[in-house]
Amino acid sequence: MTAEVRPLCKPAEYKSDIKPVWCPGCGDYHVLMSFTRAFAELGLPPEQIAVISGIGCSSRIPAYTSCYGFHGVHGRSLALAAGLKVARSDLTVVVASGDGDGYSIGGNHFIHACRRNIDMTYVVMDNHIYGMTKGQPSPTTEPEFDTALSPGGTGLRPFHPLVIALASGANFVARAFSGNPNETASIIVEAIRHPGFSFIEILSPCVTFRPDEKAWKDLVHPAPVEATNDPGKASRRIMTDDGFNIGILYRGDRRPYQLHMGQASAELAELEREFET
Ligand SMILES: Cc1ncc(C[n+]2csc(CCOP(=O)(O)OP(=O)(O)O)c2C)c(N)n1
Ligand code: SF4
Ligand SMILES: [Mg+2]
Repeated sequence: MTAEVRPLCKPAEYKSDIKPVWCPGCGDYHVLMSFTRAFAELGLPPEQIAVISGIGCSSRIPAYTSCYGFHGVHGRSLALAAGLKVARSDLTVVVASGDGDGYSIGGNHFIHACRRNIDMTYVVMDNHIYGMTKGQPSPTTEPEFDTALSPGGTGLRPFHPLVIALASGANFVARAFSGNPNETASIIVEAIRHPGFSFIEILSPCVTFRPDEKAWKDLVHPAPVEATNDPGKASRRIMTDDGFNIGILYRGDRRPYQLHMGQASAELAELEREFET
């Protein structure tokens, strides 16, 4: 008897019936398109993928896919995803976040997820603002960005997510632009295929609270160099680039985290007896 071969899914089959409520023109629409194109290219059935998120406009994305999904607590998507991946290593785990969710409240999880190097892909839709809560500055907001909520700007040095990811041990680092959905889909495909923790920063404009970001489409350009496997070299390049270099910037060769499933060295009852004595 021959095994039944399931036809591959088309990108549209990775979309749910829920209509996105993002503002017209929000960059996140294109990110959703890139997700579905990437999943189709990988030939993975939707039930083999889990899309995990926190809270924010960007974090709504799991509901718009037909994959397994979990719209978790603000800033805690990586902890949730790490537990899922360790328990269900057969699933492809993709984590979706925003610059507020992932770098403010979730900043500590970000560092340790890179360090642990569990095999999953982390996508941050970075719009340099808290979109969902109406425009507060995030860790990537420019210091001089002047609004009623931050008069005169915060004056604070922005966080540098790609360099922090490299310093913390991420195994794949890339920057993408939502307005180039095919290119972004290819980067997501490569990130998912790469073993270990892959991090993609997607510049995704918030047209409502950062209309100035509409100019990003004219500022982005392909990274002028090939990806390196040297984290020091990648960091130096990223520290000195203009923030609009698009492409895969680092491919590491660290061994992904493995759950040690060996025999327990002590029985629980034995430990309990030790505590009692
Ligand atoms: C524990 C907790 N603190 C604060 C909030 C309020 N909150 C919801 S979304 C958000 C920021 C979202 O910004 P970002 O992650 O950049 O997503 P965007 O909306 O820009 O895509 C905040 C502070 C919350 N929901 N839960
Ligand atoms: S507020 Fe900004 S990030 Fe949120 S849906 Fe609207 S454009 Fe997108
Ligand atoms: Mg944001």
